[in-house]
Amino acid sequence: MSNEISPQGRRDFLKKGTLAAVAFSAGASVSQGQEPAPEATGPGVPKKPLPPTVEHKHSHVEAEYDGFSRYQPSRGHDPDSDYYLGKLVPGFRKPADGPAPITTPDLEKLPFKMVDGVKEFHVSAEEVSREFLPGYHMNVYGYNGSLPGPLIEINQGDRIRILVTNNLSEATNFHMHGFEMPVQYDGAAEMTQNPIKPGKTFKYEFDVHEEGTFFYHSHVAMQEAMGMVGPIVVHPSKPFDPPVDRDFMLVFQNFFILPNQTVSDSWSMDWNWHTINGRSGPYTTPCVVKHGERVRVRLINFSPMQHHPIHMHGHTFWVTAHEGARAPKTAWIPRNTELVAVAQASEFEFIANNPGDWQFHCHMIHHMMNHMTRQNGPRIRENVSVDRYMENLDVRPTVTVSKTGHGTAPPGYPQKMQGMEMSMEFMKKVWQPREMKGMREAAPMSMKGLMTSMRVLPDDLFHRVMETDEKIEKGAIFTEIVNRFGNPADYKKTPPGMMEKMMMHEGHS
Ligand SMILES: [Cu+2]
Repeated sequence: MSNEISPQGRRDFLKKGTLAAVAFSAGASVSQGQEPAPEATGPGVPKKPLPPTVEHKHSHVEAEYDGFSRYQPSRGHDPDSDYYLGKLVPGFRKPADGPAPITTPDLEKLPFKMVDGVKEFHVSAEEVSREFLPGYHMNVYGYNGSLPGPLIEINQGDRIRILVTNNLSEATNFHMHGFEMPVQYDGAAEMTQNPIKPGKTFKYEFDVHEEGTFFYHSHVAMQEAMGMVGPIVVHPSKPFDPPVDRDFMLVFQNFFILPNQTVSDSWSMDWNWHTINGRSGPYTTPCVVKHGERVRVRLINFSPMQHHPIHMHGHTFWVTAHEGARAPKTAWIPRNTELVAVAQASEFEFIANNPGDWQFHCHMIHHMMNHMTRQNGPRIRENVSVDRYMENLDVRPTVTVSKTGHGTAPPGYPQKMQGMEMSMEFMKKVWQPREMKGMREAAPMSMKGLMTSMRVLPDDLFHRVMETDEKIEKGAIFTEIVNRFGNPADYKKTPPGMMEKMMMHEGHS
């Protein structure tokens, strides 16, 4: 820290933060103890008092570092400071507790057994039925009944043994992407080994000297396009500094599955179904964190051929690693959107200092939707025969062409992507995860394809959502956050009955 306040003096100041902030906003000079508070000037100064529910009760870390507050949107004073944008602001987790376990929304972790001092994993390459959206069961390839395959979580320095059994009806290969291993375990098809025939098992065993975000996948191209991948995290033997409180792993994938089909065209150059950890928005389970925590997110792009600019709302994050290795701190860069190319991984970290339900998504517009446009409008494109279209009009879905006034869109344009076939059962399943509790009733309407959310909740709201079985009304948590941190005068809840209306009209709003 670059100022002269002792840690104790700072803590005292911060404990009285609410009072101090009120005094400041009233124009009074803020002074706790003998030293003037340098925080009283500069961009990091709280603009409004924190609500009483924000209580800093962690004595081993600060609430504010050189103008950067872990509880309010702020930048800090100096871009060259260690604390600018929260760069090295630690989480609440004590370093002695080791790395935070990985959270993989909608994915399992692969269990292991210790056998003669080796971590032994059993992997099954197999056909998988994965429910991308409620009611949309797709036939894909994956591992251990899952797409993507389950997370393998290990430590730097481990010796691992992975027994891969091929339960597909065709030969496969198994490659662990990014590992510096003895070459006969590389799984690079015939270049390094014979394919694993159906029903056969192959053993991979080596010492892991690396750390970071990796993945395993089939090295048969068409099988990769069918989804065969799974994430691997290797925790560093010396925990990364600063410690994070949460560590999320998200795998992004694309498929081409036509309406009324369940099998992806692995030869396609076009992609119309998009999944995060095997689910499409709004069926993607939100990431939920506590206000003030330091959070890491690991992104893996295992799409066949499309890159994903991943954007998180409401926060600025530091990109701290790519696949390959953690970057030195001098190479970290602040971003709002991180482009993750095919077969790349990225990690970013941020201090969750802005409470709310924040969209977190790929920004490619075709990846922010699935195939679910209704056949609305003429949809005549280049090189399409108009005569043939006219002949077939009576067997096509009918279009209402009346334009009745202000706000009425011409039929078919724009295609608002609100034609998701929603039903009561669909919505019930979307709302099933506890992570969804208390979000705005209409929130699922805005989450499609490669979209999920990052929920930043004050301790008491986090407790209600994640640790109790309290029945929480839709919108209640969000409204509470607006009341505490936002401007309730400019906020309106989802209009009553709106969702029912959407369901009845299936998107013809
Ligand atoms: Cu994308």
